[in-house]
Amino acid sequence: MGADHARRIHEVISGARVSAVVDVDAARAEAVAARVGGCPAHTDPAAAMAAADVDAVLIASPGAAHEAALLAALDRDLPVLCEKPLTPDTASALRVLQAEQKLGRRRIQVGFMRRYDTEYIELHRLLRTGRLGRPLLLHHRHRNAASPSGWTSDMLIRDSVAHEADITRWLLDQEITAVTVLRPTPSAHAPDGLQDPQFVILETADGAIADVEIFVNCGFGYQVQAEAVCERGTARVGDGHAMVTHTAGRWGGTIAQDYLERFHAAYDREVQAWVDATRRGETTGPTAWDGYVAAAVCEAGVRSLTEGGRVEVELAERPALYG
Ligand code: ISE
Repeated sequence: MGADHARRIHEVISGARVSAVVDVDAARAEAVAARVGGCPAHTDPAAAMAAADVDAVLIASPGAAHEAALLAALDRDLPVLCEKPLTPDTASALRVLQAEQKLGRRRIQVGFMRRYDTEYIELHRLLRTGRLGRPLLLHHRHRNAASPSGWTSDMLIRDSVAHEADITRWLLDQEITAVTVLRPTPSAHAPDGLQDPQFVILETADGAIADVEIFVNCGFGYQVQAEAVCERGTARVGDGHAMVTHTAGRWGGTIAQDYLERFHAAYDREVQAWVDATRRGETTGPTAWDGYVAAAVCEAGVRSLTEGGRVEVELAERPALYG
């Protein structure tokens, strides 16, 4: 993800350049740096952030490394685009919120890129117009071709369903109040011991229900779809019917193989929006509070997965900084 963002800033984005690359693996940092114009490569995030020509930070390390990097960036009052999850749990997310509040202004944008996908933007707009009436149900499908090695059952919630936690709140403009995770028979193609797929039910404050099929070893490709069922109609996104071919007695199209392909335009838009806002001295997009709430929803989800049953989402009071 980090290498792709570095490429994006180097090749696609205007108004910014990559001035340092950081990775715990020095050789990997150097290889990425060489591909984006030969900037300095570091193994320590704080050392990179101390460089005079670093004006902003994009964090794309694994979630467990986010807190330290976020606190180092806030300490230097640097604007940050932090890939999801903000942090892996609510305790660390709250520490980040506290540090941002101490600064007294927003500095963090969280990388929930679906909010920059044109289809999701269209669905969001449609729901806001009220033309379809009140949304009652949201059906999400979230499929990955194969899970990375070392994936555990809770990661289907924390790393993947985190997106549905955020997009459900954004589409419905309601908080998620409870989570229930059901465990269908695992696919024979999932690694041993991995609970895959899972079926997640999200309840919202105004009584809407969202369900999520999360299936990270579906084998055939990457699919992210959503259908809103409202009082006067339905609206659906993510079918991916960009080009349909008819030949030899069959019709069809291609399926993206990963999120970099499916959401490449959304990532471009997200990073460009971050750079533009940063140059104006602003921070826009999903907030650290949104990152904290997604972590709280996922925490409830992981409890439901491991202990069974319905688990209520517990949220701290929303600080004034986040509106
Ligand atoms: C990954 O980290 C992402 O963020 C992708 O969008 C998601 O589909 C995938 O399941 C996650 O592992």
